[in-house]
Amino acid sequence: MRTQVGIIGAGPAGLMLSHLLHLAGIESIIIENRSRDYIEHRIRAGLIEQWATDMLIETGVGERMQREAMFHDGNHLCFNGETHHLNFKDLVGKGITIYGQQEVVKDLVAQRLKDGGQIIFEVEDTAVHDFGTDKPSITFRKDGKDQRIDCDFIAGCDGFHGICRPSFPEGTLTFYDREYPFGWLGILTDSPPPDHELIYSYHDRGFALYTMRSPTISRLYVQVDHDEDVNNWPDDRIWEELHIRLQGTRKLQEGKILQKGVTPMRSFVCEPMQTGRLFLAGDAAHIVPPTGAKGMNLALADVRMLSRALSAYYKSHKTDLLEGYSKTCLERVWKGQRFSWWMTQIFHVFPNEVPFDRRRQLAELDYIVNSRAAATSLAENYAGLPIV
Ligand code: RFL
Ligand code: PHB
Repeated sequence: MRTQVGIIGAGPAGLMLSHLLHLAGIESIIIENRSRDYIEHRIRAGLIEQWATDMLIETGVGERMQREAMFHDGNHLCFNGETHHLNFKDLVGKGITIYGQQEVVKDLVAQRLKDGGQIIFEVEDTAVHDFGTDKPSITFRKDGKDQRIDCDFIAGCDGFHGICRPSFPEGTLTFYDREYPFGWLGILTDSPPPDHELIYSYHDRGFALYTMRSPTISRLYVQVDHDEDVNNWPDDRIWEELHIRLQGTRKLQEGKILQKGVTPMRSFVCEPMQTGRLFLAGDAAHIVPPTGAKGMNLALADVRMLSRALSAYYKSHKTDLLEGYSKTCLERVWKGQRFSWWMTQIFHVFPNEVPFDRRRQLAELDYIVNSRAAATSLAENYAGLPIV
């Protein structure tokens, strides 16, 4: 096979890149090691920044989102037995969108297929070759047959556990890594959320987040130990913690738990995000703890940049945007890392903390809800920094 851009991974990054390239008249092929059904039902992110919401709409893949998503002006911070509302629309003129990542994935897959795009699912043994030359290629196996895609560029959109980052030449990458001593237990439940907007709760027993997928489906998270075994959390124990951590500020309706899972928390960046004609985007290059809701949004920002750089190359043989890709992306990535780390350290209970830390966290929360300057800073980052 031959294409202009070979894309590895059909997550939000790979699919959006392929869609944006198509709009710019550039061909691509996506290969994905999971099935279509699997990627369309994998439950992950839910919060989309304002600019990313606009991009989905402006590029013609936002129609179902406009009908089914929930559009929020702000969120709530809960501590000391009270909730405080932050109105992002009022503070920074932007809001956020609640729409499941798997719904974004479904909409993008449908649009790529409608536009004649090629997505090859359930591939095995993916490998990337010759990206130090102008004739890179990708090899993989599909239905027991060895295949090769010759291309001009390779986009490594294959997530944190993908093969593209480990394929960089030895010694060319620097890693910045931080693991957190806790994780999130997340449930999806058939019950209405306690509020129509999100509640981030600070409690002595640990953080909790009350988010949703619709007016009747809640997505609820509690801070648990790092590598916690989900079997230690029967349904009753989860509901009990969720009630306690909501601090009596809202009524929490229980419902059938539809899905349950533990997510470890980590911050990670690799630099640079490119070598020769191989470019990393999204979780393949960086991950954040979910407290700031930045992961998918950063992935979308990377591919927006990469599609612009590739368009400039194909339209006018300009290579400056391609050469500057990593540097440009990393400026946003590091701000996303900072915000995600900051949100994480304010809201969670750390194993080695001293009473000083709890007082400091409460002072920080009190400052945010009582200072327009502090609230504006949170709102500006949470609803999404301006895109370049
Ligand atoms: P993905 O989504 O992991 O997609 C990578 C794809 O590559 C495939 N793949 C391969 N394909 C072929 N050959 C190989 N060798 C391959 N190796 C891997 C994989 O099967 C997969 O389909 O990465 P991408 O596209 O960069 O997207 C990143 C996002 O998925 C991630 O950042 C977010 O889910 C993070 N995240 C959140 N982000 C937000 O912006 N807002 C949120 O509200 C938010 N909440 C969350 C989150 C992540 C969470 N978990 C489960 C980690 C909440 C949670 C609980
Ligand atoms: C979600 O809706 O799943 C979600 C929202 C905000 C976060 C993390 C996850 O910070």
